[in-house]
Amino acid sequence: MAAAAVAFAASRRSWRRLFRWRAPGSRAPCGLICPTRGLSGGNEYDLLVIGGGSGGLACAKEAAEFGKKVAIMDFVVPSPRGTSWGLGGTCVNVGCIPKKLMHHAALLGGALMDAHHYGWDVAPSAPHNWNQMAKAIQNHIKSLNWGYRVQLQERNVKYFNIQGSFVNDHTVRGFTKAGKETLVTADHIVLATGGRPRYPDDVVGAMEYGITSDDLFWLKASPGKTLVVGASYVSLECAGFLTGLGLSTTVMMRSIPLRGFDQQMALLVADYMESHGTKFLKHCTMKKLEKLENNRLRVTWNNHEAGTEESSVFDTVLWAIGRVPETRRLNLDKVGVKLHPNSQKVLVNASEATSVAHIYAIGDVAEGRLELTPTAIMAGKLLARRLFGQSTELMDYDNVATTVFTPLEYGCVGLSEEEAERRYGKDDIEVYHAYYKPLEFTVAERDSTQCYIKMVCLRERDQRILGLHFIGPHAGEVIQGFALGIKCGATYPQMKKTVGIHPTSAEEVTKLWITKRSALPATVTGC
Ligand code: FAD
Ligand code: NA7
Repeated sequence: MAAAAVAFAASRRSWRRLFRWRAPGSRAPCGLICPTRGLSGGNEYDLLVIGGGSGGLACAKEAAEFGKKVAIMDFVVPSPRGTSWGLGGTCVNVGCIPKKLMHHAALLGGALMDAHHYGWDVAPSAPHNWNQMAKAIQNHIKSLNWGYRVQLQERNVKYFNIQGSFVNDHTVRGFTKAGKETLVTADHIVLATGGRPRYPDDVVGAMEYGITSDDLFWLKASPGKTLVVGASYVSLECAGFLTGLGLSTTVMMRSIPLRGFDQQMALLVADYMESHGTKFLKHCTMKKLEKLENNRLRVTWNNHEAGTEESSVFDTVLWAIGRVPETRRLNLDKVGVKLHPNSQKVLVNASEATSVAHIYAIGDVAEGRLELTPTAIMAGKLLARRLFGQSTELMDYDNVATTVFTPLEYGCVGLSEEEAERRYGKDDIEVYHAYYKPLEFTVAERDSTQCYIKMVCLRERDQRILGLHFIGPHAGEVIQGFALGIKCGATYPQMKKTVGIHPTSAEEVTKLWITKRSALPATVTGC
């Protein structure tokens, strides 16, 4: 420990010697950019954000609005397959945006099937061109990458396309792609480095032959017959749109679908997928992944239910088994930023502060936070306002609405039925529910077996709504508005007084009257 302290002090002295007598921002003979100091003799920047994704960009831009001197570092380490992308982070490049657009592409295929029922003379099974779709989506993403650079420039936020790691608690060192070293000093530092997809470490050939969501959206050619491993929302969403685009798609699931979500809803989502073409290998775990001479992949797995070893051949194996936080390359132990021992995410308090006073963490890299773009953005903005705008407002992570963009979408806000039971007890909650048929499904003769709504309320007093769950078309659009009501403490009687918009699926929420407790059939019909 003492030796480390001496070495650290010596390295600080040698850094100082290295930069003595040089103008701020000038280059030392060694090629390093000299760390520049503010007029006060302090650090060059008021704020340095490491990570130019949803949270980092929002925080940096907001801080700049207060006239602060702000820098942001963003660097994308290529995936093991070599896929890389521009400024904007996961959501824009390899997450929400391409995912939603591919989901939409798949829904259009479904609309083609409906169209002839409505009199359109179109072939219901028109072929899909992956390359054309991917190119259009990728071009859109590139325009967003460019837009972020312009926004940073407009706000005088200095952008460094370098991978940051700590030298000391106010100094971050980065290397450009060409290996050039740069030092940046700042009073406050925000970690917003997100995460990357996980590969299993116990499957032979997993990283060599498998891909992840980091690669899928940038493929130039169709992935073909695909095995998607994992059963959370990234997995089911990808499997859903691949099926919808006409590809043979299989989900390998070791336990339950959509862990963490309301399980009744999760099973309905998976049931719909299964009855609309996605194959499921349940209670299975992969053992081996091999490349065949014809470039296809032989997958061997254990079927734990049947007690057998099975195998099949696929064109693509997509790992969607969770994400690893980007904390490994930051040198955080050097500055004393504490991580959660299991998740390796940064430990933060309610004001996003880490164990080091002036270092903060937001978004996916922070322990216990929802891994969602809007929460990262809002947390980043609020943090900047607290740091520089005299605000005291904390991020409220309760009642955040979200949607799983599976073929039949699932939107929710608030507590699952299981969580409500755990917190309040089964006897103290009332669950209103209904199976319904979206009007547009009728003429198209679509199956609506899994279109279902559930509202979880407190049973006594004002019957406050604890959670709302909706499966059906445009679930995200439906849930967003109700989320405001629930955030404001809406009650079941208030919902009953809300006049619906007819004819919509959302109006079914306002009409819910059958309780689970009553055991009455929950299917609603007609107007
Ligand atoms: P990120 O957006 O991941 O940004 C972190 C950035 O930091 C990256 O650019 C990274 O390269 C960079 N970086 C890392 N380390 C360093 C370093 N040392 N130096 C410099 N730069 C570094 N959320 C939703 O709300 N809705 C959705 O529909 C949705 N769909 C998703 C679909 C998929 C397939 C995935 C994977 C995620 C999805 N998400 C969705 C989640 C959402 O993308 C993330 O929650 C969000 O991007 C997190 O933002 P962030 O700022 O924490 O990190
Ligand atoms: P999640 O939410 O961490 O879920 C991981 C899924 O992968 C889950 O179904 C796991 O099953 C499964 N899993 C995990 N490890 C394995 C192995 N080794 N083999 C098979 N299956 C496995 O990950 P996502 O990628 O869907 O989402 C992560 C976040 O990214 C999400 O919150 C978004 O905001 C963006 P389990 O339930 O543990 O049995």
